[in-house]
Amino acid sequence: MVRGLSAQLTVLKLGGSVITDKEKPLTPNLAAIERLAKEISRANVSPLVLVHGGGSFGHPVAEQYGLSEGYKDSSQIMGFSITHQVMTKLNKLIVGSLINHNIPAVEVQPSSCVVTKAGRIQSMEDRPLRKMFEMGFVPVLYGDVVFDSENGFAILSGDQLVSSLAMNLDARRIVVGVDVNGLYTGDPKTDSLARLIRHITLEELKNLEPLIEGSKVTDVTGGMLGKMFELKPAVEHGIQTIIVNAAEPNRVYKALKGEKVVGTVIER
Ligand code: IP8
Repeated sequence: MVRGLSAQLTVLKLGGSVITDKEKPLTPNLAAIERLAKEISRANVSPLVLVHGGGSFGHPVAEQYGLSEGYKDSSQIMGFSITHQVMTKLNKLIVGSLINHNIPAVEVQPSSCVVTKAGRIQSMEDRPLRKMFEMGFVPVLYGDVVFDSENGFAILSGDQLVSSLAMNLDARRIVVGVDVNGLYTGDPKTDSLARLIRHITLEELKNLEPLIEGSKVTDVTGGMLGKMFELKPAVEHGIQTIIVNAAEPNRVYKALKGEKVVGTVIER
């Protein structure tokens, strides 16, 4: 529970594959952003924190400069700046759309408040966030390049942020919006026999892991497998986690409201 608040926090992740066109560099999916802002506004859940992914903004640039292995040479310095800059551009579109729908959204830059150690969050200044919740703001964070105490810099995925925020702020629910209906027994985009899993425990997830596909397009933080790896600690912590298709109208709305919805519920 966030101190001073009577309700528990909801953490919403909007996948980069939904809010951007992952096949076309630096191309937002403005229609999806607009629809999702409307759904979030209609759901009227508070307190709420939003985290979005990089999609065709952060990932191709981070890959071009080889940022995922940390600092190797000075040619990457500009790459860090550009990756961060494109992420802020995407973030502005999301925040702008939320504000247009009357949500008091505020950008929070991970690169300015998180330090990682070998890619894992080592410290995060969360006092501004706590104050924002207390005052009714909706902070909007994103996967970002951040400074790393061992490797100079690192790529911090939105999923690692989601899990860490949810645990530190004792969230009630995590809603993860992706571009498929949830977790499948294979890759639903290429395998017609892949079956949607409506409910899974951590124990069952362990057996399924060899079947879960990594993402096919450029995703420097590991696609669906990476997502599961990051979400597990939050689920272990007892936080209800649901993966839904954010590309389908009303799924995010229903998940935020705690209504029955097509998706995958992951539980301890
Ligand atoms: O899309 C990665 O965030 P994600 C962000 O949540 C960058 O994995 C900078 C590639």
